[in-house]
This record gives sequence, C-alpha cells and structure tokens, in this order.
Amino acid sequence: MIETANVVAPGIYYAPQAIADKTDGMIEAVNAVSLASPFRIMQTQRGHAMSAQITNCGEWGWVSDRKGYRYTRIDPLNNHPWPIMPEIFRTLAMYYAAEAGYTGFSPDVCLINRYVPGAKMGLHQDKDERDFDAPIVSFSLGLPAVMLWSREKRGPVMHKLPLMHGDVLVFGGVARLYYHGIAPIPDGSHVTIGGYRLNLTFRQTGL
Ligand code: MD3
Ligand code: FE
Repeated sequence: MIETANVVAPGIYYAPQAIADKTDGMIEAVNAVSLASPFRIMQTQRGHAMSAQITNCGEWGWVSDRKGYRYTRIDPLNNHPWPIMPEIFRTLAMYYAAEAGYTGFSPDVCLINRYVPGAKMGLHQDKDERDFDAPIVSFSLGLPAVMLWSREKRGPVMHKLPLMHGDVLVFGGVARLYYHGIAPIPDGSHVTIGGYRLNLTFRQTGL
C-alpha cells in the first residue's frame, strides 16, 4: 500500500529509517562488492576529480571519464563484469519501489557512492538512463547528509532533506528529472561505518 504520509512532494517518496534493521547486511554486501570492484574516484568530462568515490553492481555500471558519462557492462578498472547485484539489494529496492507505486521496477544497476567528510555532490540531473518512467531508489548508510533538490537548475525553490543511516528515498514521475545534490558531509564518525557515508541508487537503465 502506498503510504501517502511518506510522499514529501509529488514524485518524492521518503521513508525515514525504513531499512534501519537491515543496514548491517547491506554494509557487508557493499564490502563484498567493493572487494571485486573497488571504490574509485571518477574524472569528469572536464578532467576534474569527482568528490565522492564510486563503484557499481548489477548488469550495468555508471562510469565517468574524459569521454563523458555512460553505463558499461565491464568495470574499466579490472576489465571484468560488474559484481552481481546482491539479492538483499534487489529485493529491498523492488520492495520500496512498489511501496512508492512502481510495481514493475527491475533495477539493472546499483551505483554506490562513498563520501568522506567534506565530500559533496553538485546539483545535477540523472539522465543517462534510456527512459525516465522507471523511478530511482536510494538508500543511505553511515554519516548523515543533507540532500538539496530543485525543480530547476538554479531555481529559487531549493528544498533540503536530511538523509540518515537507514533512510529510503524513491524519485519518480515529475521528480525523476529534478536537480539534486548533496551538501558537504559534516565531520563525524558513524558507529558502524566510521568516517563515511554510503549511498546506493538503484536504476533501470532501459539499455
Ligand atoms: C532526485 N546520489 O548517485 S541520492 C546520484 O546521496 C546521486 O549520493 C546522491 O544523486 C547521493 O546520482 C543523492 C538521492 C537522489 C537520487 C536520485 C534522484 C535524488 C534524486 C533522481 C532524481 C531526483
Ligand atoms: Fe543523482
């Protein structure tokens, strides 16, 4: 059932602490993924280093280099396919997509961002997927963050949403192409992860 109390704005479903009792297993699964495909700093098309470190699992992985942003089947770091998406990830992503009203969601990529204090993510749109009918599901782990989002690139309305360890977000419909970013992560240490924030975003590339 769609819990309307969790819809903070049209297209934005927010379930604070929804996966709070599943975070240990998720952290273990992230560690397993990162043994095969380690976290790395991506270069933007302009040659700048991105602030968050990333890795992926699933049939596809999101990469960025001087050629631009795209999805690949092969991890360019080790020339192997990206690690298989852990079952706990796929199951939880599909469950929360369905809770938000997207019953057919079938993620073929999980992009994992890892932030240290001071790291941030500038305002951007997620538009490297082929169709925007599928939502994006996001899980937060570790240090808290503030997500910024806006309907326009530099629109006057800039909303802020705190994202804590165990929170779930689903973006779809009119929110799917909203500009969003992460404010610099404050200093701190999380009891289970230490000085990191992890964010898992599940996407359906349509590729
Ligand atoms: C709003 N990650 O990986 S998750 C990204 O916390 C990304 O690491 C951020 O933006 C992070 O692309 C934010 C929240 C999020 C994810 C997808 C969205 C917000 C979104 C898609 C459309 C609108
Ligand atoms: Fe994004």
